[in-house]
Amino acid sequence: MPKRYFKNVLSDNGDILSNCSDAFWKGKINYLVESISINASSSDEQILYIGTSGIAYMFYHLATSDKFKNESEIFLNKAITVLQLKGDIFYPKSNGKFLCGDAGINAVNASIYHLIGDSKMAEMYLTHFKKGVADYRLTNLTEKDELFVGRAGYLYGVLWLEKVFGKKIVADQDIFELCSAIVESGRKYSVRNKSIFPLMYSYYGKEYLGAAHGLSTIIQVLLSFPQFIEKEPQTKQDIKNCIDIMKSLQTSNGNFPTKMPILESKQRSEEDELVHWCHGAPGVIYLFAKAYLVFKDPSYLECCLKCGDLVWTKGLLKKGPGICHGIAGNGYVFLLLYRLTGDKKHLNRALKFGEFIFTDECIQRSRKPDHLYSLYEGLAGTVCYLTDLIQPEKASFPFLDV
Ligand code: GSH
Repeated sequence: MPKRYFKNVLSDNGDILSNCSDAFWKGKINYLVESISINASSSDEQILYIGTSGIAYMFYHLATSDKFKNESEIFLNKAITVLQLKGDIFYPKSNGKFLCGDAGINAVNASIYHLIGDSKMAEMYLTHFKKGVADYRLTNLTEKDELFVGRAGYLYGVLWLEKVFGKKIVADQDIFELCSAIVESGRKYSVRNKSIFPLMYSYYGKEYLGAAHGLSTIIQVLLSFPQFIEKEPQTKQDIKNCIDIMKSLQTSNGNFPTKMPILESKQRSEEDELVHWCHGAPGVIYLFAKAYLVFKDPSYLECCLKCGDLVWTKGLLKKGPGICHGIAGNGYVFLLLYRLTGDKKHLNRALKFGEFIFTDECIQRSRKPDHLYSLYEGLAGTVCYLTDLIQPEKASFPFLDV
């Protein structure tokens, strides 16, 4: 029996889609939401990743879903209640950390107040979000570039807010400055450390490749600002080279190494390979999906499809139902592939992963996450996933999708 995942014996046939109705999924969602609502106040944290702000985001996600039109007001009220759990405070100086800091909290708060029509509060939180840019001006530490606490995370926040508000949030000049800082820091690190990638970064001494702290989400966010990458041909070329080198590292089963340098094969144990959103193919796939849309290179789509097959085989993780290193996060891979290809096979896979979360085998033999109700480790992320299962065309991994 594999150590990290449940053996997948689910039916892989897109011709016979799961017959679970919207009502079935809504029942599951409401059941989980009830338990999250009761327990939200027990969280010690406020950050998006494991705190109350992530739970408020889940309510925002539900409130903006067409499938929950009739319950929208109830979910919005719950979102406000949860975001106020840690006090409705305004930071004298808000930091720019997104998944693990103030910028993420400010972004979600702004969006919730915007949705209830309180433009004064929404603008107030946006102002605090914008202050975060200053955080990244003063330093050239490479730890400041990645997703959780660095420039890349802040830029994902900008992209998300622009979608929510339908307008520019941060001045182009600031965006260019952040993107340039990321590129410069990556070039310097790469030269200093003789990296095979023209842009490379380290997080507390580790050259991660995957979504959490790693190169893939950094390159993906740069690709999301075409006005920046089109400005400098050398930058565009460096980004493209990073993507191609990353592609060459995809293993025969479709995964990616977690970090550089790559271990000799005898040191690399199949048993220990990580197939999580945070490390491995389920997170790196978003880079290749974005690269496919930007460069139209079919080999990038093939790379995504290989990620999908790996996740289908090894993705029913025993770590729990969350999105960072859990089944819901891996299920999002299939929702992405469904949107990219329109092939029902992927939608079937996503639905099967969703159903598996509620099986006795999964419930009884999975590890309980440390932050059971949170967005990234726990059930709030699961609820976002289940909601997206019934609106697959609109599905999107929280904040990071292409
Ligand atoms: N504290 C987490 C939880 O309760 O859900 C578990 C920690 C975890 O799984 N961390 C991820 C990981 O890949 C990175 S975010 N850990 C290393 C491993 O699984 O070997």
